[in-house]
Amino acid sequence: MRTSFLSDDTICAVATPSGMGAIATVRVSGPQAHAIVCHLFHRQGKPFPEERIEGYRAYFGQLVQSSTTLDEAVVTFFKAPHSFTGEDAAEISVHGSVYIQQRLLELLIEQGARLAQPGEFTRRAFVNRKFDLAQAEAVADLIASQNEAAHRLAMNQLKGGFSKELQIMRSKLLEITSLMELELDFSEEDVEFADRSRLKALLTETLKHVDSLTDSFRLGNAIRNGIPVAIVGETNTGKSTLLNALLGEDRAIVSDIAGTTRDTIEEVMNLDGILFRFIDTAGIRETSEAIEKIGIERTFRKINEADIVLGLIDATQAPSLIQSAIQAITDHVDSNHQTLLILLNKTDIVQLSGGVGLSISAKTGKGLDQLHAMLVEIGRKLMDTQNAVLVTNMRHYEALKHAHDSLSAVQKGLDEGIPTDLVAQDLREALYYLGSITGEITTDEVLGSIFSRFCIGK
Ligand SMILES: Nc1nc2c(ncn2[C@@H]2O[C@H](COP(=O)(O)OP(=O)(O)OP(=O)(O)O)[C@@H](O)[C@H]2O)c(=O)[nH]1
Ligand SMILES: [Mg+2]
Repeated sequence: MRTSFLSDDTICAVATPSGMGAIATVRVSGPQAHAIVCHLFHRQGKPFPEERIEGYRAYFGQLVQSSTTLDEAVVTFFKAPHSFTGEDAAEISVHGSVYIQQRLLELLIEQGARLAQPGEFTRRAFVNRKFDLAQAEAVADLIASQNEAAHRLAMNQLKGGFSKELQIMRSKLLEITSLMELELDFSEEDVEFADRSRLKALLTETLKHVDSLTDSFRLGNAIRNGIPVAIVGETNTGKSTLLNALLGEDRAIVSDIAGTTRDTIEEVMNLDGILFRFIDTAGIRETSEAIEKIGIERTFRKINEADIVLGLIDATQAPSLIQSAIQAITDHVDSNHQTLLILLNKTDIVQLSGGVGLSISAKTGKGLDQLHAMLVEIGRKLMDTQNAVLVTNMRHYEALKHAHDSLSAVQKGLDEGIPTDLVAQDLREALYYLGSITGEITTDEVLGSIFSRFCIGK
């Protein structure tokens, strides 16, 4: 369980990006934060008296040590528990010289503060119950967000949208637990339990809820890391040429030797505000060559992971070969979850009639504007998730998967008439996994690995 406690030391760090800037902000948090800052912060030629501090007020003054003025500064004080961390805190804005930032940290450390570890401010906020773990992770996502959809997702999670969903599930599970306990109480007296149907219905409902969140991971991931677009086809159809043309740079090796691309190559690219992750793959053909075989297996995996598949066909071959190549790609695409675009390449050499796909030339750029427009349109539709709660975090995804397995075991147990006290163990596990997402249940190790990924000063 999460225990709330106040740290006994005071931490400091530069909260703005490293290097020179117009302004830099140094954060200080902990029991000595006000005393330490007041010692250095002078107004009207004297140190600012700590007892005069009013929260949420910005004060202008000078940072002075041994009668040397380091800089002018604006200081904002926050009083516990009304601060980001929940502790006494201060934010000092100075001119953004690298020297001033460094020297100010040294002075704060001389006065008794210590340098914060990555994510330590946010970790303190979590420990002081300012927000739950999923929300703390959303802070990191918000800082990392580079497009509108990713920003909206992080904001939603920060406001607690996802946490609320989890709470709903948790309370359902608790109801299931109490129904089961009721059954246990009566089992000695050999009374037939009345409300098994309610129990089963609740279980089905919760499982569905868990699954819809797990399913949303695919989209959540696309928003964060770019919509995966796999470029696939037989060898020498021009996949790498197309990747280079889309990126506008010579990223992949192009040659007329079949089997040039052995491994997958991924590059992220922003098209009209939507992030795409283009994946060039090894061309599909029968081969006895070991490394190429591995590459081709990987191609099939990448097809599965992709939201959009660009099936590249060499238009210079005989019509019957074109047909069978299209069929081979179509067979590997799941039209329920994926969009397939057939691209007939090399139409700078041959003229094709008949509309089986989009005629392009990766070499001359013909048809690529149209492809660009189609990708953006598909991307927009995929991203259209205005208020949906999506899972974007691998840790959450895995916890939900575990919760699913435990709940399935409960369901199976009930169906097979396994004694309730045995099933109850699986139910406790499901509760544990859901609780681990928001940090109701957590270990120091888990917290350490989460917060160490933050930057210093956050
Ligand atoms: N005329 C013409 N040639 C092209 C076009 N696109 C690619 N090529 C040529 O086709 C050959 C194969 O191109 P790549 O891009 O290496 O093909 P690939 O599909 O990546 O091939 P593998 O990696 O071996 O599977 C090269 O010689 C390219 O210059 C095109 O639109 N028109
Ligand atoms: Mg290639």
